[in-house]
Amino acid sequence: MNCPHAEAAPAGRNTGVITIDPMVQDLDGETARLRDAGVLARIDLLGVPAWTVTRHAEARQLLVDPRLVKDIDAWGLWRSGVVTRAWPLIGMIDAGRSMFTVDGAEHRRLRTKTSQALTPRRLEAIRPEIEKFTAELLDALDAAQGEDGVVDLKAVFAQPLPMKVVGMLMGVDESQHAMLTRQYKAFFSMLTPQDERLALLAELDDFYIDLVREKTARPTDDLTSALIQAEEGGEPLTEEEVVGNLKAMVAAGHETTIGLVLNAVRALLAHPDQLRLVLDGEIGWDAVIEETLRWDTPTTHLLMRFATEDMAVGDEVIRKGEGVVISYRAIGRDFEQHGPDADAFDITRPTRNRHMTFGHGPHICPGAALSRVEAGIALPALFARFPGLRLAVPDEEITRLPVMTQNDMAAFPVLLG
Ligand code: STR
Repeated sequence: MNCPHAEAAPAGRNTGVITIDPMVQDLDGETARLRDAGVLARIDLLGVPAWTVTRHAEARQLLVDPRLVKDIDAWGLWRSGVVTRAWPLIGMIDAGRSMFTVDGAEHRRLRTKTSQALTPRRLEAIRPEIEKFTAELLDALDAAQGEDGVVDLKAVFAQPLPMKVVGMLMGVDESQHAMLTRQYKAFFSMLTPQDERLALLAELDDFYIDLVREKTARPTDDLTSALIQAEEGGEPLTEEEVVGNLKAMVAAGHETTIGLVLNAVRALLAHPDQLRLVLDGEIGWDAVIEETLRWDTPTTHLLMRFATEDMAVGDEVIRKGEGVVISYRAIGRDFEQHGPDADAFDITRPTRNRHMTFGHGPHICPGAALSRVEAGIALPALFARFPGLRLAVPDEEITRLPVMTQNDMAAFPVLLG
């Protein structure tokens, strides 16, 4: 899309604009440039300017600052018509009314049922099912090995597991999982032409509306039915709100956990000494999970919040109406938070739990506990079944998908050993 604003980066102390590469060819380099640009960096997202927060301490403050809101109508470039539905990232922001896009008291109303359904205690009840899915997928891995013994851990294991879990939670039939995986892959890929992306979002909306109507007529034991029946102090959720929450759960619930599981496997295979510590029981899987969340975040950039008034942050001023991204990958590599070796993967690091990868404040990820349970089952089961697991190609040959906001590998070919 041609955006006139691309040339109009306003002069300020920090004049350098970092262009976020839609092809994600050098994610580590880009992450370091963002972190080193200061507390706030100016970025260019396919011709659209925004600020991004790249440091832990300031992100923590901004994420509880009520002057930053999610409502797209607070965005100057949207109101003026400079940004339209033709911008490839619009689906990350203009995603319908849900707990992801609303703030304040209304946000609590939209979110309570979901967060209550996902507490560690409630999740204990579905642990056996997650273990069963994991065991089935480990068998599937065994069966999927090619003549050369190579199998794609992403396609056969890391991708279907979270989809099965979120599908079970939300009441989405198995027969739809392959369709959803395909649609979200196209949604997130910057190679998908924008008219196709808008068409698939419309198809997904139709799918979710049908599902909500079906669950309204015949409620079952799942979170979608619970959202439909929620009272929320005399103000039940509207159909649009249930649909919005459902699609946010499905999109977030499967996409991010794929990254968590694969990034952990990749990091361990690249650091065999640390893998040994875990397999010998010297250090727990929770340490692996937390350090992976910090070091190789599933979400690279979270779009977007908007300033409802001028806000001074460090040496800069975010003007009313400007957009603010949270760059979680850069935040995980913050030297002040994690020390001078923040770029190193180290499961024994004392600050490994002090990351902010699930966000902070009212919008903190409601699925955080669920993703930890999933990874906490999947990772030990995978290495117990295949202790000789190794990459089938050199690590440098693992490529990332052209996805700007998520940290997504194209494939993860392994030998089961
Ligand atoms: C994808 C498109 C859609 O229909 C609904 C949503 C809302 C939730 C979003 C999701 C989006 C994209 C991925 C997000 C998720 C919330 C958490 C997840 C941003 C826009 C993360 O990557 C953290």
